[in-house]
Amino acid sequence: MSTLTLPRTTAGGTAELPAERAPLTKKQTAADHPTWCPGCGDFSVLALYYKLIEKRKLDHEKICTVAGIGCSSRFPYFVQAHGAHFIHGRALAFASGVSLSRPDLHVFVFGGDGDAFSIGGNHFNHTARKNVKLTYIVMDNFVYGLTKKQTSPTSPIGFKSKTDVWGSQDRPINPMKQAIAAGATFVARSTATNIPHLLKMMEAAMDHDGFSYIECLSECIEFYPGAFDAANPRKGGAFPEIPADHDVTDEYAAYKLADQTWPGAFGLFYQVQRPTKNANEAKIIADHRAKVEGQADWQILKKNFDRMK
Ligand SMILES: Cc1ncc(C[n+]2csc(CCOP(=O)(O)OP(=O)(O)O)c2C)c(N)n1
Ligand code: SF4
Ligand SMILES: [Mg+2]
Repeated sequence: MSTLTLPRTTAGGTAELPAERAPLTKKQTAADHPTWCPGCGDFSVLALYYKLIEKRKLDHEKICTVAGIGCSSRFPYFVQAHGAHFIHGRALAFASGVSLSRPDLHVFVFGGDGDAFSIGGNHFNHTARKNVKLTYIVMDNFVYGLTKKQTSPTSPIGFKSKTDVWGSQDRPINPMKQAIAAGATFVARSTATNIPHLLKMMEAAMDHDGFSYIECLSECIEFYPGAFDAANPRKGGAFPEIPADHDVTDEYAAYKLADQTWPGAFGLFYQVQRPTKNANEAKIIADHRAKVEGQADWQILKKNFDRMK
């Protein structure tokens, strides 16, 4: 996140009072140059984030990009907008606060499998069940990339790493099952190599009123090359999309899809509407405000403090 380039070019209006703001171009959205290894899957996801911002005419000041720590978590540096590169595994906690206090923003959270399911595993479950309105995209590369090849919660059995030199012995988690079971209201799966598909999922996730989760396979070319060839038709693999007649509101059908053998299915597994934490909290605040009509915020706060004495 370097200097913010505001205001954007005007479309037909005067410089002082633009009639309409033109969509941000990639040039206006991009900040620092990514320092990822050439060929890293995360480049595609970032390019699609820029594309999404342009296509959906999102304004600089109306988005917030949050991440934890990891190669994939470097996103906030690359976007000219509000954002925070937060503590490892704590991105969702920070993002929840932003989402609840600034309902006018689109909050996007990016991270890796270690950040999401290892140190951040608890936050993943609880943000999902609370149905906080935000979009969470996990770039799952089945390894800790930034710290140079340790076993992650999604590394397959037998994966040799610095922490499992003889090969991982532990059963990996299934992020799709975990998201569904935890109570996420939008659960989709894609890959960084299928550009139109991933963009479609990102748009649908952004439009969802609630916690939207995308599991995005994104290859770590340095420490786990070829991990997702089986899901890439250009590498001899297959990209099996979810059948059109799949009922996205059927939790058990979604769970069954998540249980398919590798490389599994791709698309929208599950989507339901449930009250968001944002809506529930807004109601509590509105109800309370109605009872103390005419009082300033500081007076309400003081009254609460006085009661605690
Ligand atoms: C509290 C804390 N523990 C450990 C670390 C070291 N650390 C940084 S990133 C990372 C894992 C990164 O893996 P992942 O989230 O999968 O991201 P990737 O680099 O693969 O994109 C670890 C263990 C840290 N920065 N902070
Ligand atoms: S180490 Fe892996 S995840 Fe990190 S930038 Fe390089 S290829 Fe990408
Ligand atoms: Mg990783």
